[in-house]
Amino acid sequence: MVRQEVDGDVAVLTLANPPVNALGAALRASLDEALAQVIADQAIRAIVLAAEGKVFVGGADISEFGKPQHPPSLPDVLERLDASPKPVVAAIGGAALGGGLELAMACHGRIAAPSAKIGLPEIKLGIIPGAGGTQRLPRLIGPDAAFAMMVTGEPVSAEKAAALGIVDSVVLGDLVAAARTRALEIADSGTLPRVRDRSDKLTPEAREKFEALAADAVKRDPDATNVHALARAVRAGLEQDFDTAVATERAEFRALVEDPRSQALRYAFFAEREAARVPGLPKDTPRRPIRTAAVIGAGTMGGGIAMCFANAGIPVTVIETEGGALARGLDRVKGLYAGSAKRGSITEAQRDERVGRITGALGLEQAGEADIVIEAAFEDMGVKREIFSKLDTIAKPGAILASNTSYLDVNAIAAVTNRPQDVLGLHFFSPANVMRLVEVVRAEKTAPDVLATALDLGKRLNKLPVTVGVCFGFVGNRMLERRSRAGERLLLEGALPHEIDAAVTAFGFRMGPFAMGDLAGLDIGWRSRKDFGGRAPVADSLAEQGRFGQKTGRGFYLYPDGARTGTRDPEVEALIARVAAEHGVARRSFTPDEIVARLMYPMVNEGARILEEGIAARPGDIDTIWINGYNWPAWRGGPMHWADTVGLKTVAEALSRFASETGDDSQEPAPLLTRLAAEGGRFAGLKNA
Ligand code: 3H9
Repeated sequence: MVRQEVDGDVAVLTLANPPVNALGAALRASLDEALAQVIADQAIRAIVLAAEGKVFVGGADISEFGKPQHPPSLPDVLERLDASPKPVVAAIGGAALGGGLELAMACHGRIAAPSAKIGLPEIKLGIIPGAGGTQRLPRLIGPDAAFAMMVTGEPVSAEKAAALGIVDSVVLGDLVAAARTRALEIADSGTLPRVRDRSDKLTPEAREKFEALAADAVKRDPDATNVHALARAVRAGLEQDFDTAVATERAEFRALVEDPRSQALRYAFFAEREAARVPGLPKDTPRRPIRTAAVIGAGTMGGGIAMCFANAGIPVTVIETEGGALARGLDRVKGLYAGSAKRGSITEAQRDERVGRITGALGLEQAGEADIVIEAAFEDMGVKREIFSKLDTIAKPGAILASNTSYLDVNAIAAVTNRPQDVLGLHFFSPANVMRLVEVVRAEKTAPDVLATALDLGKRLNKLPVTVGVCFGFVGNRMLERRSRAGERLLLEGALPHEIDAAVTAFGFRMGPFAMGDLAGLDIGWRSRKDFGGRAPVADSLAEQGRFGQKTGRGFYLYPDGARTGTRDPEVEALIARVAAEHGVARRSFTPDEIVARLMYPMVNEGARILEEGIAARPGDIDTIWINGYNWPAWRGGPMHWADTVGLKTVAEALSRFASETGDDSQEPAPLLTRLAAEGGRFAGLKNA
């Protein structure tokens, strides 16, 4: 696990625990032992700590959290490292995250390669750094800058880390040689610079700034237990001696590991990574080369998808039928890039490069050379079938033909071609250049190499691809439809739009369903219900009155003078009461908990059906989709994980009750849910082969 090499009077210890050198029990023991040996070796004056692979150290081994710990603990190893009488210099060649940075900070010097990424992302896992990070980082860069880094969890570049003072220098070329030189310099100087001994950055001004940042962070997310704990741990470092403060940090860390929020976030971390593995699709499935792409349609979706390719360095042709639409689409894309350059999120050179990778063209024939063609045209089966039957004659042999449909039957689209094996769905989410999720829709005849190529491509585009099967609305929209239906029903039964939205935002979503509907435009759902069937009596009545939401100043709420936040409208509330009376629905009041159950349990039930039908391979895939495509609060772990925490018996019993109260049989628990509830089981761990 730890390789030892001796170069003159310097020992080089190389961590080798692929894929990310996570500091699991075996690696900790091996490092501890190797350190003890080289410290005891009279011939060694200095030590370099390096790592194999692209990542220096990705942190503590997250999969060990919440399980019995095997010694030595990471804090103990780091204390012995810190106390070494011989200098240890970290050679940080890639990401040093969490425990990885804590390890580097316990060393006596740090040298980084330009590609290194440095950070303490623990906050994103619902915890805080637990191996001295909350104590050493403030001593290195000040409590204010350290808190700011730890509370977002975002890593910084090597260059920024050097500017802040986290690493001593950034070197091009032989990193280990540079670390060796630095280690010998320190040995020659006769004093070991230990971060724990520093106090020069703990100035009164920095303390004051830290307190202001902490107050702000706690105010922004008062329920985030770990943000409170982070503030307390950093404050302890300002008020207590180093060892006492480290013990305070450790106690906070241990408590947070047991916190359901952290359990959910860790579950989501692994679910996201597991989603990359498709059962029955071997790792070594061949891939088709993707060097060029074509996108059919220059609308918001088409333009956003084209940007994903351009951002990833893949030249892309955007195809329209008419010059005006093409020009408008390309202008919109240019405008978005100009905005990013102005905000500083990309450089002007990057803006020009990316714009330069997008070419506009008229006529489907222009898709003939592309390795992948993504259709992002109107959501209409007739339109899609026409495009695909033409593409069948135009696209080069072996090209992947993808539809960006959000609902439609990809098997039926594939069936109009003579190459259904090359066809699949790639359901991007809006705005496509921003949202990470892509539902990769595997049709009945999609070839394994086409699926494997699409999944790889998703990663190249910096997306999170999750494989799903064909059904109306796939995983995400199919479950969303259940929530929308339940929301309409709740309105009729007496809950008001603002009450439902408040319950949903209190649950953790950024927006409630009605505010969201008003933002997206009520005409969208109205039209799609007209096309695909389904009734939403309240939303349909509003749309029929031309109340399309924010864009018309009126929807479920009022938006006077272009306001972005809606206010209650007595007319809407009267309309709801009228519609309820027409439908003979008795009205009553609902508590926030009842509202959440009424909205979310039917989604969970649909998730169970999705699993039964094999549309999703595992509950974690559904959760990954909802967290990344629909803003489900990650700290609740996604609908299926959340249902496990509620208890499936409770969920199933409530659904049966809803079915009898509303007369809607589709609310009856799905067979899978009924079975698990009866067995005292959970969704966790279920898998479709
Ligand atoms: C911590 O450090 C606590 C301490 O403060 C205190 C302790 C006392 N553990 O993401 P990838 C696996 S908390 C276990 O696809 P990439 C991952 O599951 C930790 N496993 O690679 C996957 O496995 P599989 C703070 C881990 O190249 C494989 O490695 N650190 C860990 O796209 C490849 O992962 C973090 O939060 C881990 N720490 O990205 C950083 N990390 O192949 C978490 C990865 O079986 N990690 N795995 O599916 C990351 O952000 C990314 O993995 C990283 C590499 C950027 C490192």
